[in-house]
Amino acid sequence: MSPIVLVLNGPNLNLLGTREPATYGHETLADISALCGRAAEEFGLTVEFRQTNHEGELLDWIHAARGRCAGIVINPAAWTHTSVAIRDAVTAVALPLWEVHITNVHKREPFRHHSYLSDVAQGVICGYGIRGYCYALMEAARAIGMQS
Ligand code: CA2
Repeated sequence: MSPIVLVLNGPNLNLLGTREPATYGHETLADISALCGRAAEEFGLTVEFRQTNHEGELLDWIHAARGRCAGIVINPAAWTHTSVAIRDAVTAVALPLWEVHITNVHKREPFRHHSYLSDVAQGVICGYGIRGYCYALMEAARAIGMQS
């Protein structure tokens, strides 16, 4: 089987496409999942795509990825700006991580400018809408050795 990349999504991202389209666009989380599925096929990866509104559940998924997954792509949503626990979890499992944001967080409120994950991530992609997930998967494939 091709290497597994876990694609994780944090709180409220299940609302995509139903509220605030001026900020987050019209695409739904199901659209992002489908996009990631197509990107995974193209890049020779297996993607496991998940979303939760419960921080502990996200932590459990990160812990369980150790030794099973080749990397993690994450849009931590609001937890980006608040969670030392998620940072500690990704550091503990020692898996390569790519951080994605749909919006350009640096053009938004100052409290969105700091991320607890960016300095432990391989890379950060923000401001490219849902295409950011594809870009992150392409980089993950390259790092894992599935793409030149
Ligand atoms: O730009 C991103 O992807 C964010 O991670 C989205 C988070 C926000 O807290 C980050 O600062 C940037 C918010 C996700 C909430 O998504 C919603 C979708 C539709 C309606 C309301 C919220």
